[in-house]
Amino acid sequence: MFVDEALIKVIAGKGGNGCTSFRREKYVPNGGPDGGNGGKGSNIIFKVDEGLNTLLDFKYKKTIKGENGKHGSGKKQYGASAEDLVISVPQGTTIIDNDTGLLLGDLIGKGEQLIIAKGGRGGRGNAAFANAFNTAPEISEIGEEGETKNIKLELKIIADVGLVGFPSVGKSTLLSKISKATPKIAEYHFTTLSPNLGVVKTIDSRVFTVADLPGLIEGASKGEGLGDKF
Ligand SMILES: Nc1nc2c(ncn2[C@@H]2O[C@H](COP(=O)(O)OP(=O)(O)OP(=O)(O)O)[C@@H](O)[C@H]2O)c(=O)[nH]1
Ligand SMILES: [Mg+2]
Repeated sequence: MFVDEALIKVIAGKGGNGCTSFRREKYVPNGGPDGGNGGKGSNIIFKVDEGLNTLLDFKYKKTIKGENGKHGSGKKQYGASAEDLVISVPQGTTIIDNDTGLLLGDLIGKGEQLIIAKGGRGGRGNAAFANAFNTAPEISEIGEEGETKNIKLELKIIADVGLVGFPSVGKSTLLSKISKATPKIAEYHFTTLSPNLGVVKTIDSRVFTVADLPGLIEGASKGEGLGDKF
């Protein structure tokens, strides 16, 4: 079993600010408070997409940031909440909080989804603070920050076939010919330092995965060469 890994930072959207405002109308000298609430920032949601089978997309996308909620405004107008950001991951992806080491979730089921970073709440506008004792509050809240997390995605992959052999016998070359994988190939020993995976399609459209492994030498179980822990 091999583990594909990716480290990314997720930043949920900030809530919009609440508004301080008072009604202004002709012939009404002291209008009441009418500042609306800010909208909610977007949640960052991870969702299983059965069409994916690697974490390759995340090797390039290092930061994922949600949209902020809109600010509230006068006339009791609420700011719009931002739409949630849904990120597709392969079935079987494990999500770990990389700062605490805690498991945030295992996305196993088809279409399963999980909120990984919560968007900030919108701040309340001054209309929300009015009561019998204070009919003209001049306070409103600013929006809450969205959650920020450094996470590690892990995907366990089981290969159907493993290529085992002495160094430089052509294991990586074979994988590069039968699949679309592009492992490093060179004349010197121990070119391959960690397993490479390739997906092979047969003429009759069957599919299997092949793992190209580092070279093994005598004593590998005792740590000779690159050992055999991979
Ligand atoms: N003559 C010949 N050379 C080959 C053949 N297959 C691979 N080679 C060459 O042998 C060298 C080693 O090939 P690799 O595919 O890197 O071998 P490997 O088994 O993956 O080696 P390590 O990763 O170091 O264990 C390269 O220079 C290849 O071009 C072959 O069938 N015939
Ligand atoms: Mg190799």
